[in-house]
Amino acid sequence: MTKTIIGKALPNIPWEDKPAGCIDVMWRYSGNPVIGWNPVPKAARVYNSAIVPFKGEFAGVFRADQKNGRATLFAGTSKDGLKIDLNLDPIEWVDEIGNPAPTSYAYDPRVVEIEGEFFVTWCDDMRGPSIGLGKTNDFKTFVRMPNPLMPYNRNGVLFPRKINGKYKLLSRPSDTGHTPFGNIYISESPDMIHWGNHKLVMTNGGQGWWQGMKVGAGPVPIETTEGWLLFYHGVSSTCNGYVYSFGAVLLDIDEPSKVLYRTRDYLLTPELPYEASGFVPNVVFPCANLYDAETGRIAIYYGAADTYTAIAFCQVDEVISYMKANSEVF
Ligand code: BMA
Repeated sequence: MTKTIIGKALPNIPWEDKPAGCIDVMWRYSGNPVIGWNPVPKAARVYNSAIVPFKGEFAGVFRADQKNGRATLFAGTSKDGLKIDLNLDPIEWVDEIGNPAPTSYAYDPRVVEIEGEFFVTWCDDMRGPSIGLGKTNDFKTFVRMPNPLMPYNRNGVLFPRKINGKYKLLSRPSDTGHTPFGNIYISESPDMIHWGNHKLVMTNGGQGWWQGMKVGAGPVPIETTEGWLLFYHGVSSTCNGYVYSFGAVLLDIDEPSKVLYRTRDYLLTPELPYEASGFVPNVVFPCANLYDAETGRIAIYYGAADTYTAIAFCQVDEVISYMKANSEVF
């Protein structure tokens, strides 16, 4: 039988079957949150973080807000994807010749393996939020590359392979503050340095009020026989502040600026205490997904309430069928 996910098997993917009686497409790990307050002395809150398969186990780049409130990136490892061993100190970025290249602040990392190298994108300070880009082979040495786009921009997410000979980057142009607007765009590059041919992918709005104010790309897109499966966050504005939920979109495999299906309703919204209460209440913010092409299992890592790291699960075929039956493309 043809497998839906085009990619590697990951037999050790963290997994729990859907609980009996659950009617939703996505369900939470019963051991959530997997990272709580103050996991290491220099990190108060670890959330909106990225994890990838690495040498038979897992490694990642984690957003850790320190006790001065500053957002920083820490590297970490995990044997099973559930218990995360965070380094004690933040990543010390270097430039291409090994000189220190520190970040002023850094948050919301994504990590993607492309042709055997791991690339990291994050929200970087370039006299205002912009997209940082760097790479590592070992999760010990992290080398900065030129920032791909001008400020102000956030939520930079690379595709895991070239498409029609070009690297592709999703992004969400923004402002210097909390950005009460936001659409997802795509850019391309022949060399990861020069980026252009910018196109609009998708906007806020539609019938789904949960994504009425802004949208931003989440984890690295998953290649499937039906298109690129991208989980993304959608934000609504309430009288008590912003609420972050997430949904999914299927993008055309050869022309990923084209949306094929998009969830009208959210897949996950803040419901449980660790999502609804914390440093910033009512936030679920996905930044990574692990997947097993053999079984179609997907594990999504999301930040909860800007305080915790949590995991949710779904099955690729179920998500895609649900999207087809409950789609709104606008
Ligand atoms: C966004 C980003 C995220 C954060 C969210 C909710 O603008 O800063 O890191 O999770 O706001 O506070």
